[in-house]
Amino acid sequence: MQIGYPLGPASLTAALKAKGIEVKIFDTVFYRFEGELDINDRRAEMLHSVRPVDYSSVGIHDKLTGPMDDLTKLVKDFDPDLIGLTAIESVFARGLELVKCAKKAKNVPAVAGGVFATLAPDIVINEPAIDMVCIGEGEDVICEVAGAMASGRDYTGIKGLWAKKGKEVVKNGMMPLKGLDEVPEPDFSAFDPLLIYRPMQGKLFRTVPVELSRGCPFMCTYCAEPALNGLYRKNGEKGYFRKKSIPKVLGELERTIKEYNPEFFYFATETFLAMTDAEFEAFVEGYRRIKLPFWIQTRVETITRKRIEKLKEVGLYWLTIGIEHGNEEYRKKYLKRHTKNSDVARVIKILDDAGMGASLNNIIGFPFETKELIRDTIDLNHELFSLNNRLRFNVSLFTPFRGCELYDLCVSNGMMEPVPYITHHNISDGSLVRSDFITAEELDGLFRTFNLYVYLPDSYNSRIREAEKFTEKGNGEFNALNAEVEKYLK
Ligand code: B12
Repeated sequence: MQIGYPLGPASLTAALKAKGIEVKIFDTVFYRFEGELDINDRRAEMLHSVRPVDYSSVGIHDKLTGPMDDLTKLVKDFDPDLIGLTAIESVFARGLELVKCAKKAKNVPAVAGGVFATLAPDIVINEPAIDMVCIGEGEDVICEVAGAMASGRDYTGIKGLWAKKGKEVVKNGMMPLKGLDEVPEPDFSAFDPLLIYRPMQGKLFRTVPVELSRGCPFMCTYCAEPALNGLYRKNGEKGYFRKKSIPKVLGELERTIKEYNPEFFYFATETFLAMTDAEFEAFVEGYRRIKLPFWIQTRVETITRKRIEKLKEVGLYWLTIGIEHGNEEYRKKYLKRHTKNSDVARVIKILDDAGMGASLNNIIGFPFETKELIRDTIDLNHELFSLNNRLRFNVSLFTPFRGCELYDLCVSNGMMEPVPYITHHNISDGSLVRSDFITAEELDGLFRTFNLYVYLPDSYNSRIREAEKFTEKGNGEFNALNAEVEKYLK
């Protein structure tokens, strides 16, 4: 139920269709695989960071048919010449099962792409079911592969591709990057039309994602972006981070309105406000005529009173900001984030003055993190809630994805077994990092009570401490306190 149109495959679809190549998409969002949780349900029930929504109100129901049977049927009916897989690390294992299933129905070459394949191509190409790996941006790569296959040419020398040739793996250099204005506009027509609905603060909106930029200029150590920048720099580019021009974005929004009749825009851009004042003014002035509410995520450093007021005026509905850690020193040393807590507080007050809420993202369970350091994150968020009670708080357990700097730190310090790929769900199944500073149970206790500490007044603290424990009494307190939270939410 990570509902919403994904931009990667939509962009590949557009590029392929422009070359006259037919595309079908098989997407797993509406299947409920055995034992699987809907993380949005969990976030709503336990973390109060999202509001529950009634998907059936727009006709969305879990699919009752089996995904493997449906995929087999699709492959048999469509009769493809090439199979593509897009999967981030935590769903790669599932993606692989789907590729195997598709190849059983029709044995044609399979190419994997996406951020995990890009940052761990050696692992992905090692899988017998995968014949090629696309490293980096895929629009030109997949078109060249499909074109070569259609005319019976060898495709193993195409840039941006690692490809099996007999027992060898041919490793080609990267495909040169295009400016974002040159990349085809995404095509969502091959997806289930119900995927357009995305929950936002308890409502379902017909939402279309829009790219304003690709990548991110910042260096956070828990994120894949610095590695993507580094990879492209090694190949002679300035980096992966590029912006679309504002007139191009505005034109795309207008065409999207005509084609998909959206009620909401979702800027799938890491740091929306990483823009100059001139770009900002051009965006705001142009967006006035768009008149649809929108969501952004951005960093504290990029927010000013003037920018928030103007964005609100033209339709900013909600925004997400990464806080990630409450201790300035830790945040700077281990996460490479140099924000001051006083600046975070100032920005939260600006939002309050503008009558705006926001979701604040936090991570706990980082390497070398002690209980006291986690308390600092809780305390900062609690203080921010006292400044603006429209805020909502997300907390995730740190997951060392391949490619991020903290993954290397964890492995080199013996804090985790270097598994080929992570298969767990990073917000709910317990930490993968072994720690000398906090037990797994203590971390889980802080994870489940994080938002109780944040939302409830200090007078509840001794009861919340009890709720950290997974005992009968602790569980009882947890349930009782969880029911109290609603009273304090605006
Ligand atoms: C927008 C976004 C989201 C959105 C939408 C996700 C979606 N399904 O579309 C939301 C908020 C839902 C989301 C959720 C999550 N996300 Co997210 N997200 C992003 C973000 C910021 C941009 C992705 C995007 O749209 N890029 C634009 C498109 C055009 O690029 P692309 O997807 O990379 O695709 C291009 C190439 O990779 C390649 N390609 C991709 N697939 C394929 C396939 C083939 C066959 C070929 C040839 C090429 C190819 O070609 C494409 C076009 O050039 C990225 C950061 C990033 N740089 O990737 C994180 C990122 C992908 N997310 C990440 C994570 C961890 C998550 C969550 C697990 C977070 C959570 N706690 O729940 C969930 C999981 C959701 C899921 N199962 O998909 C991580 C993944 C880490 C990893 N190493 O695998 C990233 C990299 C951020 C990070 N922290 O490093 N995310």
